[in-house]
Amino acid sequence: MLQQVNGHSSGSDAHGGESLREDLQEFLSGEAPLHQLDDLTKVNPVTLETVLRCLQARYMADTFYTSAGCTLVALNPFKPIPQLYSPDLMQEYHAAPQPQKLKPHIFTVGEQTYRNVKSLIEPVNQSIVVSGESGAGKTWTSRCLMKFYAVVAASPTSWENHKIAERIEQRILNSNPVMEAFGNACTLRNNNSSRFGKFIQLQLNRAQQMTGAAVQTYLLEKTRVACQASSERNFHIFYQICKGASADERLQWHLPEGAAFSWLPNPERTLEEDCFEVTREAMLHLGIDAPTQNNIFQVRGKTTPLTCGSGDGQLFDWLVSVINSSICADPDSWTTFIGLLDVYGFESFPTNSLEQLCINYANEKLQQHFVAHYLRAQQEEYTAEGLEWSTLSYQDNQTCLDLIEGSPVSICSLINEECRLNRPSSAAQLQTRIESALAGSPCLGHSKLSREPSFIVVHYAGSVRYHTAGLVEKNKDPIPPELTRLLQQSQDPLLKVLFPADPEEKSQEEPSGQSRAPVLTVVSKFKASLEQLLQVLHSTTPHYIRCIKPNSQGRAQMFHQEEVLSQLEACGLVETIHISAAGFPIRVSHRNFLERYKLLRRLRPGAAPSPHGPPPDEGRSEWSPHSKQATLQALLQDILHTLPALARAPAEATPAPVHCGRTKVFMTDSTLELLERGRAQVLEQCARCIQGGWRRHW
Ligand code: AD9
Ligand code: MG
Repeated sequence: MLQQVNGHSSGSDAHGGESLREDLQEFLSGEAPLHQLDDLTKVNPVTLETVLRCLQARYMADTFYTSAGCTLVALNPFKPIPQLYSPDLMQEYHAAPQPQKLKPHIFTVGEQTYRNVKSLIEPVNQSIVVSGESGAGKTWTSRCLMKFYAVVAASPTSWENHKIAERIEQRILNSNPVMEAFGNACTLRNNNSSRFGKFIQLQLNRAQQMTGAAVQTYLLEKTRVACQASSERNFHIFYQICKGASADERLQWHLPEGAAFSWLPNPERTLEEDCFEVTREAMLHLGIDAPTQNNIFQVRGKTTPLTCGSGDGQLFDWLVSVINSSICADPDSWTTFIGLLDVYGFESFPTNSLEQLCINYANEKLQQHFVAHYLRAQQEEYTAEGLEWSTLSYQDNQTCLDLIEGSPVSICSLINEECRLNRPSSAAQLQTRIESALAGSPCLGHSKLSREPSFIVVHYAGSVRYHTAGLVEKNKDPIPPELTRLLQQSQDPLLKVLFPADPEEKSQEEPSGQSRAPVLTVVSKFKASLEQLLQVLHSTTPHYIRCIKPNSQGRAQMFHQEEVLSQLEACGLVETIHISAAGFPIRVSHRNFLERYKLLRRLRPGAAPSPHGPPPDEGRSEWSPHSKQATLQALLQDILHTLPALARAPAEATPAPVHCGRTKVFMTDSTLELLERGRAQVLEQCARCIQGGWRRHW
């Protein structure tokens, strides 16, 4: 039975702080130089230091993808590499008998996922969760995967019965520029930053051809329409319209030539995303005809009440529904799906508000899902190696999730309650309510040092201070009733769709103005959509791609260790490294283990010639696997007896931290340290003997 380990392995620091000796590194990793290690789990031992060094070596060698067990780590190259995403390479991965034997790539994940879904015995829906911080390459990766499926899962015929005879794959790809025009913006961290989360289900028929797709979006950052941080911009579409509209269109859309708009900051910054024609073309392919487009741009272009964030949200949601009706397959024309999740990464800014709370809440949920999946993968490896499994305890983020969303009281419930009661409440009062009601939670930090009312949540990726000012108002997401009424009276066909008259509205109003219907707050809507997403993810086999930004300047061939380290922390890879350390992070082949440590039997107290005969000679090929295993076990027992002496601890106090699997020996960091100490002792003794011999000789 494996021992139960609590928290992080005590020996994990043994190799974390200082560089591993080269011979030990070589022994643990085989002969391969660091940059040739395709899988971070082969970096031995798996510590932050070795993982960082491996990623850096690979990045500098222009190798951008590395496996990490069930995860693929994708480093942003920050330079175009067309050959890395060519259709030929897609076909190569698609045609490979074992794509996982090729170099790690997003196409390996893509193909593996596609094969899983194809399984004739038990087709299972698949999902690929792409995460990482802003600018790390999530959207780029998701787009490349969509292109991959458009090639390998292409449908043989076009949809002739549809109003536009456009291949469905092309139409699905066209949803990207449209959604990016309306939902992406230039920020300090990324010129093309997605200001919404996206889950797209690629729908496949029995022949594994893509017959359609469905898009779900999350939490568009609507406030950007009205205000942007300095040096940032509004959504791309506004700049596209201003730069790309014809003179007639400008007149029609009330955009005088040369006019400057305070809500369109930094118009002089021209980006490749500012291409109006691409957006229009893509909309046309999606079935959004010219008059409808005109209608949209008119609503967008006129400086009208739609400049308020809520109207923008309404338009975005409507566009997504139009896109869905254009690309979604009939329910009976698809059987399985591959889901792609391009979700915002963990965020911590100098000032954090409701948006960051929701985003970080989503990341906690996804991290919990990821860790559960990772543990399953670890368990599978132990089982395959014939090791019995016992509970591995690790840093579970359930406590943090309880604080955010738990019942009966949580941060979400308290913020929602303020909205429901609709009472005047200051930011300081909200802070006090949260801190007193949730004082018992270990994940609620102390906010004493802040001048502004706030509370601190200790997330798995770090502590974040959330400011309470404006939180309740944002959570209500109100459109002033006067504005709604005005928009409902509009004769504009698009506004009529976006703001339909609500006949029931009046009857729900109390004389006091308080609504009887439950308040649908931002938090409650987000929580519901997150739960739905998690349900979908749970019903699939998940795959993970962690995008990493090697530097914040967006420069090729530049690797900033500290920045990468904080991202490894934020995307949960550090957590998995710790989980790995809590189990048996050192895995060494039988052969290597024997070669390095057979000399340790000399250290056994009262060591006599072993009853099991001489140390096994790996060169003796006549050994059966069974006798090899038995000899190895015997040798291990011998070596295990030396460990207490090495640790200067009584024999019974030392657990059995070495396990012999079918092909590998498993051990903890601290065991490795002990074995190395013992080996050094024996070598020193040998050296003394040799020296003694020499002295006698002279
Ligand atoms: V945000 O959270 O939406 O702000 P993303 O989506 O993680 O962010 P994005 O995919 O937009 O980042 O990538 C940022 C930029 O990095 C892209 O515009 C490209 O210029 C660059 N990039 C990302 N991945 C690659 C790549 N594989 N090859 C070349 C890349 N350039
Ligand atoms: Mg993005």
